[in-house]
Amino acid sequence: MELTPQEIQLFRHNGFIKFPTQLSTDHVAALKAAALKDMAEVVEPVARQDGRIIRISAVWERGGIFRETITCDEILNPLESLLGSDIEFVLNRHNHIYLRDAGSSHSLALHRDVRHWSRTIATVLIYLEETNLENGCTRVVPGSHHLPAFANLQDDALQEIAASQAIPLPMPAGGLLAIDSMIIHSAGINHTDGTRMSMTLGYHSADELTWEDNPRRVLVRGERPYRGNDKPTEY
Ligand SMILES: O=C(O)CCC(=O)C(=O)O
Repeated sequence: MELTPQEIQLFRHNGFIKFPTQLSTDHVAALKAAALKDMAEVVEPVARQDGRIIRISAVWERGGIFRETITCDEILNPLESLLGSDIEFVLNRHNHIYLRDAGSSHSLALHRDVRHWSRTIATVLIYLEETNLENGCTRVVPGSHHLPAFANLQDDALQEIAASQAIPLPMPAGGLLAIDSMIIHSAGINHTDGTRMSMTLGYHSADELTWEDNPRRVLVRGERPYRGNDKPTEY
């Protein structure tokens, strides 16, 4: 399903859009089971906090249901409305699944995923469990991807402004949220006894000026047409 011109405009204006598509209940169950299995069997690379595994990384490299999810139509069809028909998946940003509980402190501070608007990525957050105000749904500062003043989020005054303007985005299990990774955002604190599992994936439009294949990008839709003006042309 494609996005409407209004949805595309909202993404450009606000820096985020809830995709009209969702992963099916069966898809979510299979993905969650595969992630929990890799955590139980400690399939590296994993990240720990206080001895507990809170993240599995390099999910593309794990293949199977992880790779099927990264390339599924529910994500790539609406993404094509934002990025065009030639889409690369980024291996070295995100590419992971988080299991957050009450003790988790990762990504709680408001941040940007990338440093500059000229190199931003479209990040898709996939919720494998319902997220709400209690278990720490994602928070965003709408429109903040346009603000150069927020480049240095270490500054206390800027953190305070961002925190006072952040809004929570509750999402259902299987829900898909796309953000411009320049938007200021964070995970919320999980105040429950349960977990809150989500997968984070980064995508780019294929770079028309890059000649060589970048080993840290995988083409997941379309092609990589080179359009540099040093290309031999016939008039
Ligand atoms: O899971 C979330 O709600 C946000 C994740 C996040 O901020 C990140 O991965 O950069």
